[in-house]
Amino acid sequence: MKPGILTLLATAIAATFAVPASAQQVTLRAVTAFAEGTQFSKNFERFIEKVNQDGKGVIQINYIGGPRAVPPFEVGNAVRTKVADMANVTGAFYTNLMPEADALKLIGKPMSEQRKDGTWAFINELHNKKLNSHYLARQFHNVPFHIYLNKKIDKLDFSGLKIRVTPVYRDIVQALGGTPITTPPGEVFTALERGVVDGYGWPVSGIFDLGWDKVTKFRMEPPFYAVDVGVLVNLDVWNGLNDAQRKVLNDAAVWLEALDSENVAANKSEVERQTKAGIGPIDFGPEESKRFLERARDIGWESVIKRAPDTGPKLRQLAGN
Ligand code: 173
Repeated sequence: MKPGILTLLATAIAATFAVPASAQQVTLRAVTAFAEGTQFSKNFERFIEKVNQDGKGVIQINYIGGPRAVPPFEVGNAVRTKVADMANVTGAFYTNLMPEADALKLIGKPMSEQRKDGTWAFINELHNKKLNSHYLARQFHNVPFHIYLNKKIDKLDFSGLKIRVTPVYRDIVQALGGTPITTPPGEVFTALERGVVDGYGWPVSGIFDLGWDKVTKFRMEPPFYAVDVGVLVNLDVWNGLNDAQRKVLNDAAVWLEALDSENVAANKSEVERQTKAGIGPIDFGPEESKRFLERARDIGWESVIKRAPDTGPKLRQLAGN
């Protein structure tokens, strides 16, 4: 066990005794799977600020932090087992516990729709059952992924290339003949610097946060899939909250999801910033791009349905693609 987890456990035990059952105000301990202050933690941190402002005397969040506290691929399990009460984490990091989490990247509808048409409800049910958690919010539905490369390719073929992946990109990288190597975000820089990998999967935004622009040459077009970063609450913790406490969290969740409107401009400015940093596009044109997108989508669903044959088809139907 890493020291970070020990510290967190100690905090967890202390918190359990510090908050009597009758307390009016409850304090939740929150972790994030992404480095603190970076692209995919930022809005969660704004969410925490809002809850701590609006929830005075009702509910507060104690932000434990990022990967130094819990390794990214263990964050799902940490919220399942109540080592953390709340987590900011992408589905790709807990597909071992919930294979359906891999489908979230294939569901790019705005959350306002997903909450009305039953999509959120079904995804929440899966999180209840498989991850002992409540699916409080989903962020970044309108932020796509790319494959970034350090070797120029002239056709859609990754033969001979080692590409850093998570479950988001594993199947498509393999289908294109590449060798997938799974690492958490914290190991991407070193893997690139040492030439252990020739490229990596990552969203359109965030590559500057950890200095990857210094070790990146190309961004492959087109953008594909949809980022999902969820806010999960341990289900026992959620069920133990009163109506007022849940209202603070629900209101802040809707507010958090609405921040996604900022991504349209942010995605564009990230591409411009990459161009300025000398990171150029590799683009095979509209027809190849269309074929790639269809292939990525079909391979994605095939993989979900193979690993979750009972629930995968319903997810695809809800996704409508
Ligand atoms: O590449 C990754 O680590 C990954 O899967 C991911 C998912 C959502 C946001 C950022 C990265």
